[in-house]
This record gives sequence, C-alpha cells and structure tokens, in this order.
Amino acid sequence: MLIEKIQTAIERIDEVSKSKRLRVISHFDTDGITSAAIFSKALSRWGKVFSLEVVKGLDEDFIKELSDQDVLIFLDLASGSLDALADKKTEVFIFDHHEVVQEVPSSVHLVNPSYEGEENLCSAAICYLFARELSLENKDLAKLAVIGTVGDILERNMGKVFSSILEDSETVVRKGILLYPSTRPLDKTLEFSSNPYLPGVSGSRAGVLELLRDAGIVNENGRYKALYELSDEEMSKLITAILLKSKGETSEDGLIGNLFLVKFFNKLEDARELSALINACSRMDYPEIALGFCLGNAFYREEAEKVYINYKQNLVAALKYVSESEKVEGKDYMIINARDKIKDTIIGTVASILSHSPLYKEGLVIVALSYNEDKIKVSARIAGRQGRNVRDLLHKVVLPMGGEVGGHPNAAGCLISKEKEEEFIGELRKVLELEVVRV
Ligand SMILES: [Mn+2]
Repeated sequence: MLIEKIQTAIERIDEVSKSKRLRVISHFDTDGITSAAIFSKALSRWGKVFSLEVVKGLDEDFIKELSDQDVLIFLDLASGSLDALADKKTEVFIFDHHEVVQEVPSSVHLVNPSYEGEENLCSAAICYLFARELSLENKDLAKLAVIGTVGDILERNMGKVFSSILEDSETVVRKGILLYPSTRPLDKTLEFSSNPYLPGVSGSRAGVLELLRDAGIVNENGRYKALYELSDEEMSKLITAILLKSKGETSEDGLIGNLFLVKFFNKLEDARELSALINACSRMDYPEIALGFCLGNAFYREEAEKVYINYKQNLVAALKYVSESEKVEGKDYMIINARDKIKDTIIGTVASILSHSPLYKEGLVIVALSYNEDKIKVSARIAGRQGRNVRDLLHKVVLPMGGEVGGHPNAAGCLISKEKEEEFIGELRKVLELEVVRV
C-alpha cells in the first residue's frame, strides 16, 4: 500500500538523517517543481537539513557521481533508473509515478502508486501525502499538489485520493471550457489562447468579438466576465459557438472538463495558468524562480511573471515558425524539423499545443525535432485524445540506432545524435507508413 510505503519512508528518513545529509533531486517540469516545493517545505518544518537540486533528467553518469555520503531522495524521477541505482552504497528514496520496469533494489524505498497498482497520482500529490502524513500543518501545501496534477494532465481521473487533495486545498472545481486563465476577462483569454488554439479566434480581436456576440455574452460596464464567472447557460452557449466555429473539427469531449481554481497569493487563480507559469520559468532555465514562486515568495512572483511573458513570446514565435515552415506530411502524420529555430526545452510544448489544436484531425501523429547541442530532441504527440502509441513508434525507430525513449503512449520523446538526423526521419517515415497499413 502506498500509504504504508510513505510511513516507512518517514521512519527511515528520520533515522538516516541523523547521520547523513539529505540530498533531494527533482525533475524540472511543473510536477517536479511543485513536488520539490512541497517536499522541501515539509522537510524544513520537520527540522531536517537538506540540499535541493532540479534536473532535466537522469543519466547513468550523473547517478554514478552522486556521493554515497548522502541519502538520495528523488522526486518525479528515477523509477526508470533502478538498475543504475542498485550500485549505490547509500539509502535511496523515490517518490515518483513513472512506470517501473526494472527490479527494485533492496536499498531503494520506492513510493510509486503505479508500482502498487493504486490510483494514478502525480509526484506532487505523492509528496503531498508524505507531507500530510508528517503533519496536518502541511495541509496548506495541497494546492501545489493540485497544480502539479494539472501540470501532468492527470486531473481527468478524479479518484478518491485526488478528491481528498482537492478538499484539503479548498479548490473550487467548476465544469467548463478548458481555456485558461479562466479567471481573466473572457475576451483576453480567448484572444491569447494558444492551447487550445482556436482557428479564427486565437490571435484575432475581431474573431473574439464575433464569437462572444454569437454566444450572446455581453460586455458589462466595459468588462467581460471571466470564464469561471459565467452562468451555466452562458457557458453552454459559448461551447456551442466555439464548436460551430471550428466546423466539427473539435470534439466537445476534448474541449470540456473541470476548471480548478486555487487561492494563490491571496487571489483566486486558475491552476492551469499557474502550472503554465511554473513550467515556463523552468523551461527558460529559471527553476529557482519557479520554486520561489511556489513557496509564495513575493520577489520571485514578480520575476516569474516577467519570465512567463518572455516565454509566451518565444512560444508564439515558435508556432509562427511551424505554420510557415515546410513539413514532412503523410496520410496520418506530420514531421516538423525545426533544427535550431525552436529551443529544445519548448519543442515538446509546441508539439503538445499542435496536438490540442482543432486544426489537426484526431489521431494524427505529430513529431517535432529540435537541436540540443550535438543531439536532437524529438517529441511525438497524438492529435486529439486517441490514436497510435507514439512511445512504441519512437521505440521502434530509435532502438536500432541507440537511444532511449521516455514518456507515455500519447506523448513521448527521445534524444538522438545529430548525425542520425536524416536516417531518423527516413526510418520514422517508414514505420509511420507501415503502421497505417496495419491499422
Ligand atoms: Mn510527473
């Protein structure tokens, strides 16, 4: 049971921290950053001394160099590195939700709901359960777990545990259109929405005003209501108007879900927006700003807002590049080779935005490539919510070339060497065409 694993981890950490330093290592995405914020806050309240670092990923060399003098604690990482960790002569704690395929070494305390066959939780939620088990004082950290969950797009499966975290965090849950921020005037939210991208509306003031007119939503005293303030009737009219405008290319199912509103810096904020901001800071190489923001630091909040604006400009430029550049297109796939035109840390986000865009039909495989020094970062996504398993697809192409694929069936990525650029694209096309025949 997950909760028993957490209790054991608490006892062991308490014991080993008497003689060794705790070294916490977390992942750099929203889930990893919120995990780090929850965990470090809980450790300080517990009176523990520790160090914290945020990394993009783990490789064998990095693991090899970790000192055995420290107790190692991994957040949102390491479930896939168990073999490499087996050689460490120190106790290791892993709070993670990624798939476990290797044997768990006896020195490793694995706290992972997927391993236990329990409710699928993000790492921030697991860290929150750890924090809550330590002290009820840590209930104020529950909102970070909600943000982490949204960051990993795990909010759709609302199981018992996640529901209890929503309760602890006093999150306001409201059914509606998955546009964010749902807390700002609707005209602005629609105009600047890139995820989902609404053709004829995103980026077009005139398109926005026409849509709002069609939906019968009026400007009151010079201001449009925010999405979360709409009445049920207004919400359903807006949904209809958007669906009509997208000419059947977007499904109601993908457009509608739960909005999560959390109190942050004493204001009601959209958890998706906070997640996007945290993610942006980290991807622009400022994980410490993201972390400071999560911990409620006013200085970092200002910094984070600045980085977020800069990030959005980067993203808009990247999307513009994609729309204008030449793509390799097949019946059910599209390959975008951005080379050095798009930053490797945002290529995955670009691919995700495209995959959520109603411009592309359900099931289309989108693969985007971007240079990362002497390597190429590859991100693969499925448009819509159903289609082929892109992790398996990449695996098939990359395995003979050397390289590791990470991710999920509908969102995966890998690193390949730059010399393999042509070979990779050629092989990928072959596999994609083959799969089409079989389907
Ligand atoms: Mn995660």
